[in-house]
Order: sequence, then structure tokens, then C-alpha cells
Amino acid sequence: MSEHDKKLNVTRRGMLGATATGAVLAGTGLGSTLMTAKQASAAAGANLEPGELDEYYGFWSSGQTGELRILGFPSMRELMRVPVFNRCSATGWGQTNESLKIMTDGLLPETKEFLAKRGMKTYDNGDLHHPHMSFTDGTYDGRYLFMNDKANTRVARVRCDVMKCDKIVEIPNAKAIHGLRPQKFPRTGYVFANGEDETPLVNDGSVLDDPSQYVNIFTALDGDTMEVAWQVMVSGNLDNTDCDYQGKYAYSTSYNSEMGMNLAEMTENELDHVVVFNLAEIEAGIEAGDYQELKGVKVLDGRKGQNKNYTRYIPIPNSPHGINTAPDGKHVCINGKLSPTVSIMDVTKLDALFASDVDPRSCIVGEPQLGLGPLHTAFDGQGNAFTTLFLDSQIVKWNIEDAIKAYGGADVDPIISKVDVHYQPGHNSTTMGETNEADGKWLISMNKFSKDRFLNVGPLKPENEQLIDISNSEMKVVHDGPTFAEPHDAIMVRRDIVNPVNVWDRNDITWEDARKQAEADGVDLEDGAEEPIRDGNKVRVYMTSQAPTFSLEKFTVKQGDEVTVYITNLDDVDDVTHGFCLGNYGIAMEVAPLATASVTFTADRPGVHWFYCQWFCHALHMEMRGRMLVEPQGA
Ligand code: RUQ
Ligand code: CUA
Repeated sequence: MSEHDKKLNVTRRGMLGATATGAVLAGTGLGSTLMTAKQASAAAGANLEPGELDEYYGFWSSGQTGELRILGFPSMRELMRVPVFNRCSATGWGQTNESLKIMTDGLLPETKEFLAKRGMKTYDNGDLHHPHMSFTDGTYDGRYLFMNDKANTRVARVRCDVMKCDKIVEIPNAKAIHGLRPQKFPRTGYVFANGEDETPLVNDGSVLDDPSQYVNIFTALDGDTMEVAWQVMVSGNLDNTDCDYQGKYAYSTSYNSEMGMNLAEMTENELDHVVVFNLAEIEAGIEAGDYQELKGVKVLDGRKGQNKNYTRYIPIPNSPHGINTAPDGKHVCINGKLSPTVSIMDVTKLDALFASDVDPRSCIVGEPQLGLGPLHTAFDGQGNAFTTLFLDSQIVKWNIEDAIKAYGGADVDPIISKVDVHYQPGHNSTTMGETNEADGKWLISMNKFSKDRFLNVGPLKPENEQLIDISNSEMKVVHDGPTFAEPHDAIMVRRDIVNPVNVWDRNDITWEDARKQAEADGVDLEDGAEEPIRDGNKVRVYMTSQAPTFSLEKFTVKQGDEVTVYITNLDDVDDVTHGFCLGNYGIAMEVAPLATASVTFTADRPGVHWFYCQWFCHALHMEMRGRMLVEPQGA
């Protein structure tokens, strides 16, 4: 047992073991006070007492649901859903003017045109796979979360101060943004995003069924401005991506080096590759003007055979999927998927790879055989790695240094233990595991199938996420967590890093447009206006909310008017959110403490229409309502 194991054994397992005796006085960590049996098992972590707070924030993708989810970890209690690429009935995301601005500003002009023909302002679906936090100096800094949309080729950002999405950009030239990671060092910095599907570079129909003219695109965004900094054309589909702790390289797996169009073609080669991107060389290439400008973006040519110093292609067996940099800052695990191996790349050997004509495989320093279907690897910060085995339905714990020794010919088995999971794991994540502060406490296995683990809910089953205690050499599954479509990936962030506010700042940028419009109308948002302000057939209604009333009990407009309702919530109390729901108009939105929210619609139904507060706020919440009176046309 390592020193670390021993210590954890005392603080966690020791207490667990002591539950039978009723009470235990433990001398270290959590145990310096007298604990009851119940508290002791709570200290084991997964089951918190009512009112107890979790040690970590979990930020979860939701796959084809298109939202971000926040969980308390390790209790796995779902705390919040943050709408991003989806429409949300509760918050009005995708309907309020503030959210529509975020959802539409970053769309490509041709997309806006295309959607307008369908009567849409924005896409209302998304496929969110990879949420990752911004970094400073190799660890999370609590500023932002970044995430991809594979369905409609977008990247979004969520502000961690208010836990709302503030930017969504559609990436030009690329197709299907999949792998996504923020730069770890010196800071984010860049956000790296993989284009998974290959298409003609100018995809306007002039090239169709001629795959030889298709390319894949790697994109670097600026995490501060959310503008595309540059793109690199590559050969082969890009799958997952990660970057180093030195700020020099990013790298992406590629599962279709064949550039095949069907399954047989795509899996033909025994070896696919990892593409390594040399950030300094790419920046120098841009400086030197070695790019073409396409849709406002500088695109460099880093395809195979170009022999430029922007990229290198390292052969990897076979259709590699996940790629994960270890907290040691040196080793990168590339998960073989169709190969039972994980290839270990040494980042300190990458300089040589770009400087001379060395064999690209020279930076592979280990390739342990772990089991069938390795997809993703997580780390404990103590030299061990945890790899999901999709086909075997297992997690394997193995030692990186031992794997390197074995590759060098030593007679050591790097595999420490395996644990069954239920079933078919994709991603796994450890607490702080993708940072240089990995703490080796917990692992979550995100399993694609749950089959018989839960009550049957019909042909569509939940996925299953299993919490695993990794504080000992034997891993232990301690919790099953069913979840709906489809958490791919998650990060677990120490709670001291994340510090959201309780009420909005009145000066927040989110309702800047409302502020300007109110100013032009001579209205103070915090006072509201007694009467609607008419400007042709545009009518603006300024209201405030304070439990349990709106400042207007009624307002009158004419049929056919374009009405904008602005609501400012004057309640600056924790958790007193109001809403505005306009019956049979399909309108609803959230207005959190001290926020302003607005919504625009055409008053095309004459008559009396009640609006009400749809977030329970007060004993007189039911009474928090009013009327919109719509005078019929010609009246
Ligand atoms: S990928 S199951 Cu979309 Cu993250 Cu590996
Ligand atoms: Cu205000 Cu309910």
C-alpha cells in the first residue's frame, strides 16, 4: 500500500470499517471530531446528509439534449441545467431577446439565411459532448466553461459567475465540431476544436461526390473574444483533442486516415494517426502570410505530405479515439479503440520531431495492451491511469511508468486492477484529473448502456454513470446514476475554484440592448413605465417585478402590434426568481434576482390574455398575474 493509500485508508475506508462499532475517534483529516456511524459513512463520500454540500462541482455534457448540467459531486445530485444549444421552456432560452442575441450573433450569414427560410432564428437542437473549464497555469481558474456542438458545428461558452451561456459561435469552413479542449498553459488562451466530418473546403455544391477534394479542419478560437484565431487543414477525420502543459503543442486523434466514405474504407488501415499541432510554427506561418483567407478566417495547410512545420502525423493503431494528457505534464495517452492498446506519447520528444527527420513513432514510449475497446483515460495524479474498455465493460487501472518499462523490455505488468462497469463505458473522469492538481479521489464512468440496472422505462433506456472510489489499488463501484440523453463527458472541479454570485449585477452586459432601448425611451428599467411606449406598430412595455406583484396589473396594445415586454426583477433576495408567462401566446421566461429579461412577439390574438409569474416566488405567487388587453384590428 502506498503512503497515499494508507492515508486515505485512515480517513475514509478506516471510518467506513468503523461504522459497526458505532462511533470512532479518528486522528486525521475529517476525523478529528467524534463521529457517529452515520457521519462516518457520509465521510466515505457518496451519500451526503441532507443539507451537506459536495466537495466538487461536476460539469456534465448532455449530448443530444444540447444543455450543460451541473451536478454536486460525489453525491451525483443534479443541481442545475444550463440551456446552451437547446430551447428551454423554463428559462425562455431561445425565446428571450437576450438569449436569441447570444444564439444568433455568432451564426454564419448563410446559416441565418437558410434558417430564415424555415421561419427560424437559430438552430434549436445541438449535440453537446465536451464541457471543459478555462485554465491558468495548468489548472482550472473558474472563469468559463467551453463546449462543442457536434450537430451544428458550434462552440459555446458559459460564464461561471452566473452559470449562463454568453457566447455561441458557428465555426466556418469546418464540419461537426467534436473534440474540444482549452489551452492549459499559460492560460486559456486558445480553445482547440476538432472538425470531425470532411467536406469540400468551399462547400457550395461545386464539388460533390469527389472525396479526394474533401478536407478536415482544426480550429483554434480565442477564449477571451470567442473569435476564430486560425484554422489548419488536415488529413483524416479529427476525433478528440488535448494539449500540453507547456503551451507548445495541441494534438488530435484521427480515426479515418483513409479518408474513407463508408465503414469498410474507414477501418481499412491498421494504423491511423495523431496529428500534432505546433502552436509557435502556426503563429509564425500566419505572421508570414502563409494562409488563405476563407469566410474571414486564416486557414493554413497542414495536410499530410505538405511537409510544413505546422503539423506532424504520428501513426497510432487503430482508429484511436480519446487523447488525454497526464498531470505529470509529460505523458499523453492515446486510446486505441479498435486496438486493445493505449499509446503513450512523450511530449518532451515532440521538439525533436519537428526539428529533424526522426521517425514519428520515436515519441511513443509505451503501448500497453489493456483490454478491448479502450476509449478514454483519466488520471489520479500519482502516476496511474484509468482507461475505459468499451467492449469489455470495464475500467482498467494501470501504471504509466510500468507500461513504459515494459515497452522497453522489462518484465513488468502495468495493469494494477480492473473493475466491471454496467455497461459499455465511453468517457471517464477523475476529480481534477485533467489538471496538474489531480487528486486521485474519485472516478466517474460514463456508461452508454444501462440495460437491466434500473426499472424498465420502455425501449428508450437511460445511460448509467457509476461513481468509483479510486483511493485504493482495487477500485470500488459505490453508486449507480441513471441519466438521460446522453452525458458524454464531465469534469469534476474542486468547489473552492467555482464561485457563482447569488444575484445579478444591475450593470451586467446581458441586457445591454434593453438598457439602451430604455434610455432612448426615457425609461429607467428599475422604475418601469406606467404606459406602453408606442413607436409606430412597435410597442414597448416596461415592468418590474417584486414578490408578489408586477408593476403593471394590465396593459393595452392593438392587434398586430409588435410588443416587447421588459421585466426587471427588483427582488435582490437569494433565490427569489420571478417569471413571465403569457397564456396561449407561447411566451415564458425566467427573471432572476436583479436581472432584466425581455421578449418580443406579435399581438395577433385579440382579447383578454392573462400573464402570470411561472416561478414559485411567494405565498401569493398565484396572485402574481395581470392582463394584456389586445384591441381588435379596426377597433
Ligand atoms: S467522444 S465516448 Cu464524443 Cu467524447 Cu468518446
Ligand atoms: Cu413571482 Cu411567482
